[in-house]
Amino acid sequence: MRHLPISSDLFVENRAKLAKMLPPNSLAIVHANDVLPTNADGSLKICPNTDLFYLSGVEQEESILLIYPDAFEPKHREILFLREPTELLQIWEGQKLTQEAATAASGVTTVKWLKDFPQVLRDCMLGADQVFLNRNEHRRAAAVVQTRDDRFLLECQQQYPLHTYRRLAPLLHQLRAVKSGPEVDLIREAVSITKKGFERLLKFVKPGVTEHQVEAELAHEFISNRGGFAYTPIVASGKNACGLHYIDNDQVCNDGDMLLLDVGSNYANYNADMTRTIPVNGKFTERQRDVYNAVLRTMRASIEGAVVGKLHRDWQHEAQEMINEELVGLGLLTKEDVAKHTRDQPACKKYFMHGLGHPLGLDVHDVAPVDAPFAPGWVLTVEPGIYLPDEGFAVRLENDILVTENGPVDLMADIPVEVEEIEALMAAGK
Ligand SMILES: [Mn+2]
Repeated sequence: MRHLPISSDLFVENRAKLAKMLPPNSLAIVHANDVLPTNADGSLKICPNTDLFYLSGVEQEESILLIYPDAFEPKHREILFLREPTELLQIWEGQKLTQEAATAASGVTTVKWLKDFPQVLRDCMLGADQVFLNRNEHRRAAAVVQTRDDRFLLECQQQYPLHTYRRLAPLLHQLRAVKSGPEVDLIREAVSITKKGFERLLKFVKPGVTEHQVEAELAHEFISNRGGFAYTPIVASGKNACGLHYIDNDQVCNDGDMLLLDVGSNYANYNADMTRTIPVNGKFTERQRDVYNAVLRTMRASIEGAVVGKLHRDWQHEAQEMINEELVGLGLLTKEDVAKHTRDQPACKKYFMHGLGHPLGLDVHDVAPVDAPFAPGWVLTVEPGIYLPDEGFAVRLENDILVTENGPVDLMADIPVEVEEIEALMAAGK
């Protein structure tokens, strides 16, 4: 692990919160993610299962967490099952978690090897009334590949057909949407690494650099600081920025163009998600500045609007109405266009066609209860944009915020965003 150790208190508390939500005499089981194959004998580096991490701090492949709060045997109330670190495994794959290390990381006192899982599962299943199993229930998940959780669910139902099976995901979505203090601190660390990356770019970007060189600068800064890309970075100069998911990052940044950077670092599996748009030559044209400030005003007002109790769809609609007005000011829409605006047919749709933001946490598009209003402890991104392919540029700005009882807290308040700041920092870097 590149990140510094995290106190096991976080995971102890997370399990206690889940235990409180489970009905009497219930069992919950969560599996690690698969190590995904590539070509030939290749495989990707494991992407830790975020639910397993949330409940245990364990990032190691093949691990299983079993939670049975009402177990008769106290040692069966929380159990971690891990790969046994044999000598052969150590030689080929390096250090694996020992039982002691797993207990220190997770706070789970009963740690067993995977070979013990079938028997312990049988003991627990025969005592439990209902079983909560996990699935990826993210609204936009493309579930084309079976996960370990999916395969286990089928095996378990086949072996124990008379149990009552229930969905664990809605409980975890409810819990994970609300970030605790230590979680917000980890997100703040991811934000701070992202800030360092952006400040490095303000010194680096000039006409003639390529998008992939910009990406390489970020990789250096993120990885040196114990982070890494939270998602494939979008480094899009000129009209490339009008392709929302442009990730080729293979073009030259030209004099006079804007450069859109949708980049974020992760830290300890928690993510930052930032977008900035800067002039390649360090100086905004008047038109670029006008569009930029329209987006900046909308971002600031939308941050203020992210209050407890707000529904996402209303928050989105308020931003669309602001962008409508800005587009009139920019000469892109007429007052007649705006008069025809409806929720289903937003007037701004041609220039601002995507969502205003999303929950952020252990996943970049984090889980949250379906259609629930914003609540204290939610972390959200706020990312309005205006896309002008005919003029060869786009502006999107994105900050990460924390929803609190006392109003929104901008976690990226100290990352440069004003036109004058950006110009001054870019000039200072020359
Ligand atoms: Mn985002």
